[in-house]
Amino acid sequence: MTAAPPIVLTVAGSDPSGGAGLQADLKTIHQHGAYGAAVPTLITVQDSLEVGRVELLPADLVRAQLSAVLSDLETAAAKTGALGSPAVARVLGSIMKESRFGWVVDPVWLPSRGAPLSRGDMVAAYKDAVIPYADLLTPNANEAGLLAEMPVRTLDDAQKAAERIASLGAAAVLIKGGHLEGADRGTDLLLRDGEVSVLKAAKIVPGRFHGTGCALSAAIASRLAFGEDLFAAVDGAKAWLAGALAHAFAVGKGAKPVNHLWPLDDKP
Ligand code: PXL
Repeated sequence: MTAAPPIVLTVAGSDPSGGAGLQADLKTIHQHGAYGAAVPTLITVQDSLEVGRVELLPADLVRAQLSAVLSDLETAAAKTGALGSPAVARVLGSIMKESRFGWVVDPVWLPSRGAPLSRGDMVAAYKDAVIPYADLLTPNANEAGLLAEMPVRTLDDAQKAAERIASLGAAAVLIKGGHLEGADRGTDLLLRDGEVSVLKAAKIVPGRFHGTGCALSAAIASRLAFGEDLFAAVDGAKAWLAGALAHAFAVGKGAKPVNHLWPLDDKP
């Protein structure tokens, strides 16, 4: 008999080009050997160059999908990506509050290129309704700055912002450094249980990529579903991502997506 893999749920927007959002999450979850379940929150029209139209799904439709999946599937871990509206964020928060598995929350409001992925005051909605129930929040420096109400330019800023975000109720915070002053690309700051770790990428890969944050948060959620502790899950996900970026390939005329097919145990 085949042992059932753990179930990982993603709650995110659709990217029909397959580089980011729900599609990227499902591929990442599958690559990690877990079973992916997926609740779409919004539909984008996009190619590898930019996000065009964005249609938000009604909050009651997102709620019905979440109820259907979670009342039936024994979910081991979940991640969230673009939610689209404060109403969807509040629906999600009410479900997170009742659930017994871990949630990795990637706060996504803007794509790196094209139309916004949300309307309304998402910062307030995340603070009130989502962050208090997040096991790990994974903002980039810009998103962390909006949540912590301070500019995040250096690693010291990132530490202060992570502490402020943790005080909103997130159990752990991973601030993705990206281009922080005085730190290499791919250097992230993790705050958990009051302890700060600075994590460096196994390899610095220059270039612009599509769907990096989606793949990272989905990889962390998958590793948590297999029982890794938070630090090991973040560290392992970063190592896989370094290889997946180093071996990215173009699928169209725009930014290369993460190579979701990259093996878990190869060196970048
Ligand atoms: O990478 C952020 C992101 C998340 N979710 C969706 C997206 C994007 C960026 O384009 O389209 C649906």
